[in-house]
Amino acid sequence: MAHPTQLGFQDAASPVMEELLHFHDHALMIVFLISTMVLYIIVAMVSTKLTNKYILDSQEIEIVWTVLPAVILVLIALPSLRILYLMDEVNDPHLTIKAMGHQWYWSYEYTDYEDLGFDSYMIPTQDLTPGQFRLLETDHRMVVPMESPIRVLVSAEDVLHSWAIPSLGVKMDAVPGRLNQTAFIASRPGVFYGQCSEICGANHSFMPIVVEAVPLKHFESWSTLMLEDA
Ligand SMILES: [Cu+2]
Repeated sequence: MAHPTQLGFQDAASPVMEELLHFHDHALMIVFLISTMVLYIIVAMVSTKLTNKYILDSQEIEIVWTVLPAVILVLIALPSLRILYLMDEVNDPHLTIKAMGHQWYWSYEYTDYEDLGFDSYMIPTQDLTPGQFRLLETDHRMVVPMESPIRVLVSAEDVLHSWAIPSLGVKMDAVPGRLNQTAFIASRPGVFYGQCSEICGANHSFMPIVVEAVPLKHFESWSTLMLEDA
């Protein structure tokens, strides 16, 4: 959960998000170095008379300022590709959940169970209880076991939506007529909030996503409870 005036990312709750945070910091350090150097050069050029009538060209420095940026780009591209392929992999998921986007709510189906599915609507502001987050809380949370690989199949019933949880490092487009796949591991118990991330209509801002990661035992009792209710 982000706190007010927070500037950075939310804390990582999955291994993939940790990788993304590391990569972000890595790229940002390179940006800092380049910006500092450019700023220094600008200041040097406007404040001094850096002219030398004997220097007409210099092959050496031109090789340096051509090759060095290329090396820097490779140093960003390689770790980026590594995470890209890491995120693409779905390794032997223990549980599969189908998330369907609707105008304007999400519905979840636990396809490993005979009849476990529900709709997840935002709780209107006037119905919130103290401690609940406005525009983020839902009436039914997507409950998952922690420390287990979860596969989410994402699609939409009507228009484009996007299923996203920042702290888990997941964002997947929900496209009508198409089944997208993503995976995550919640590395700690907790409640993780997200929002639909595709402008999908009038109530786009009011279809939040809540994932509750619990120990496996609690997940089992939750699923039995849900099956009994149905
Ligand atoms: Cu939407």
